Amino acid sequence: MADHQSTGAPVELDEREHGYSRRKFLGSAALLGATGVGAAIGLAGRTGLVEAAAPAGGLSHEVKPGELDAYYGVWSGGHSAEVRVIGVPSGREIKRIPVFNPDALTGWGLTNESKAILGTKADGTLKYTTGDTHHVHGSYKNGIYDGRYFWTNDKIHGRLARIRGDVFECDKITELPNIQGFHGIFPDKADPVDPKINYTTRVFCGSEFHVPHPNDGTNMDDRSKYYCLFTCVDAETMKVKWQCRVDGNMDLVATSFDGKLAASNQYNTEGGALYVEMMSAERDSCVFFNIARIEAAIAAGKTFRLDGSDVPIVDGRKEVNTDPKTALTCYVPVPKNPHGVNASPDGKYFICAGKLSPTATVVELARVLDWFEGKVKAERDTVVAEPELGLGPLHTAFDGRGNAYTTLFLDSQIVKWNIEAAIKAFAGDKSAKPVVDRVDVAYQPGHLNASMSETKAADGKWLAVGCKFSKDRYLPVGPLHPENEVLIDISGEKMKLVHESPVYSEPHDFIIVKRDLIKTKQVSNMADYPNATKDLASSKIVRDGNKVTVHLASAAPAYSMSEIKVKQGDVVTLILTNLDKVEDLTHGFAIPKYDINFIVNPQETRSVTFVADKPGVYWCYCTHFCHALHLEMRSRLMVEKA
Ligand code: RUQ
Ligand code: CUA
Ligand code: CA
Repeated sequence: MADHQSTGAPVELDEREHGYSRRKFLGSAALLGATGVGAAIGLAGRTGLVEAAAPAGGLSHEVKPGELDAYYGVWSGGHSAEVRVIGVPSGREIKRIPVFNPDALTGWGLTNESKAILGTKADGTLKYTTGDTHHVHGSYKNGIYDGRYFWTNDKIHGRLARIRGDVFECDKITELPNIQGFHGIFPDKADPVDPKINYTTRVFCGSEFHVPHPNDGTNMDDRSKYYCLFTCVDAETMKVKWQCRVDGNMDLVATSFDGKLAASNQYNTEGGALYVEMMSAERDSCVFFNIARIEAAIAAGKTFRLDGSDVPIVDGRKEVNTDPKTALTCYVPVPKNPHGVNASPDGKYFICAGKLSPTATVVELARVLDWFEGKVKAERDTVVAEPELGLGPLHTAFDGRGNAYTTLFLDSQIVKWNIEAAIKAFAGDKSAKPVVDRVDVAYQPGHLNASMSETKAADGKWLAVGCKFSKDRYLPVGPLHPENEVLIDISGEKMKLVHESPVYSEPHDFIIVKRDLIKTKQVSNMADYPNATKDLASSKIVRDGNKVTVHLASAAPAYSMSEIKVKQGDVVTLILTNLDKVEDLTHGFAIPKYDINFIVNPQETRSVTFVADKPGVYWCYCTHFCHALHLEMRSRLMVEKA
């Protein structure tokens, strides 16, 4: 084991980069009676990556103090509107990434930079303050995660957010036009036409709720004019590229490894507004999108547009796609109110869970492509298996050894089943038994995912299960219960439930990514911030009429100005650069009564704008524990009476 207590190396780094000795400084701080603070200052105590050793005969979920998890778990936060990073297998929560939720710790939704990402109204306030993240997926290269980006959806307002994999911060948010109930999301894994593009360039988004087109209050009663649109967003620019109108609605989304197909399960092909209507048909469908054909139709201008948006739309409804050889879409019948569609890591199948049917439907992608060539007659002939699994099947994960794991919501179980055995049984082989194993979980599992599951490198080690109810599993804390995340060792023939942990409501979905695929930047680059206050000497206050710009810097344990003098009524933009280069040396900046609080990580610049409407002295102080003299790190905002 490496020595995790050593801070020797980071101190040297600090001396090298700063040209002064923090070790000496700490010495005097200790003399001032601040002993013990040194550890809390956390002078970048980064040591070697130590992974928990696996004992013989199964996997250990124990990650001892000082050891690091083998996987990054990237979890959605539901209507907390955030995304979380959870270590797997330990279950330790490492970070909360504010996405659609204004956040008091980081100042997300308060700094000018984050407001520009979130979007504001004409008066400068946030356009939305709520969100609902359900699904998180990462960018791919060669069929596995490449660590560049993660995406998550906002079901409430129909927004797609991107998180940078190098800093685990949200950098772009796009609102999708003409849709409601944006639910399923999946990045593509390759280009359908150009084999050189073997990485993610598009993100596909399904919409769950039918809305009138246009949705302007003129046509609310005629439900035959309500539609759902499948949306394609450019992974780099985050601009909406195109949309495709479908029959029925969409729920989850999956993409093929060759980039040719995307699909979405549809539970409301009835177009119902009431649940009894939505469950009236025995079969709904899984709609497949022929990406190359859709993009060719867009390029050929076979499109229309809806009021208030320039996004080109193609018509993917059945009535205009009757010839498979030119069809943009293929609707495969699937029983009944299916939920979830997942791509097997061998690239061959999509699996749609039945929800109201005890089955999962296995669709063979080669046959779907053949259907588009007119070589397979009926859409239903693309189905190669439909095993009975249990009650309430929702989502499926994979171990890379030919087995699938499906959550049974009503049975509170995980069922492990073999895909090839299910295909044999469907073909009439009575000796084929698809179900391999079952394990009870507490309670009502929704999503599950296995380590590297929907990638070519599915490693069949860990299966995490998000249980929607925890009931009696934890100390009672009043009416709101946490959710229960369950960890299962799937390395052997039998599943082994090894661990449970409570999580703050209400994660839906997650991915589990091998840690060596993620390369983070622990200290930012000042050059990325054009408005940076480059050094202490550039710190200044610039006035232009009643517009005042404060160029401020921080270097532990002080801000570059101890007094910031402005006049009542001034519109103040305060730009703060953290000059400290030491990893983990984050400063905060709070202004009492002005409702301002944000952080600046090492070498970052953040700004806020406010009207100095309250005269008096306001002690601006550092909110983020940074130094032995953290409490002393203050400055006075002095607002002169008008
Ligand atoms: S859904 S419990 Cu929002 Cu992902 Cu299936
Ligand atoms: Cu700077 Cu606390
Ligand atoms: Ca239905």
